[in-house]
Amino acid sequence: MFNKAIVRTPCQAMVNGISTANLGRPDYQKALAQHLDYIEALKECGLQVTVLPPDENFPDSTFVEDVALMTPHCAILTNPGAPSRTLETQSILSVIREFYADVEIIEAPGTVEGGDVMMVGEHFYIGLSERTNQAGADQMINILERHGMKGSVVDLTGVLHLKTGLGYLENNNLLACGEFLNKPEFQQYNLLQVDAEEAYAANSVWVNESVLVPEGFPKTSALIESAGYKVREVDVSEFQKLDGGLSCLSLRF
Ligand code: CIR
Repeated sequence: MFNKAIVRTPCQAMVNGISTANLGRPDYQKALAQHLDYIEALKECGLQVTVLPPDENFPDSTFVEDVALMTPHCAILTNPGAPSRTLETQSILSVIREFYADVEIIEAPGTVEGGDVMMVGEHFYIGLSERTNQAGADQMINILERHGMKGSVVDLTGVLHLKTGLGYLENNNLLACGEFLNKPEFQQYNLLQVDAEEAYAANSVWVNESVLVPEGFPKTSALIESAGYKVREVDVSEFQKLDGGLSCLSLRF
């Protein structure tokens, strides 16, 4: 179960965030409203939510998931591989220290973004992407092992982050799409296959027996409901325009 979440209100500069989506520029006012509803959804799932102020220095800073990994035993400050995001970690460090006595740090030349890390109990899958490199993954696995956990790497081909195409829903259920459906390491899970047309919804988020699902992906909502979960839809269209999914908008722990 999770008790807490950290989010950061999007800044006006988000309209200049990194994007490959080709869906147009986000509408800032709409993004603010969607972000408020996202916070509401986390609260409905029983989480106490810490809302950080917008940081105009970093257009992508609302995607807080990428700058830290919160585990049951320690927090790990990452080192984002996108040059415009590397220094985002500075302002989150003091926040994380309020919640964790043990804070570890990924150091250059290692890079890791939290969107590449998927927690399954005490095991962490780490995607090797354009943002997360082998040196960063090795550091992370070392840190996890020192704290009694484990990690392994996953090669990625066509996605931004590991969790762009995967969402672990606990109880051995794994939402998966595209390149992940046939990967040997995931065959041990009950794979819930996300339709290619709804690939964006593979990044749905389990929070205490409910699952937050992006609005507008009815097949995936139905799939998750049929697996026994309560679905809470959240409209995140403005964040999708920046390649950001539901999970990227919070740290949950
Ligand atoms: C970026 O490219 O870094 C942002 N525009 C989107 C980050 C999305 N984060 C995530 O999937 N964990």
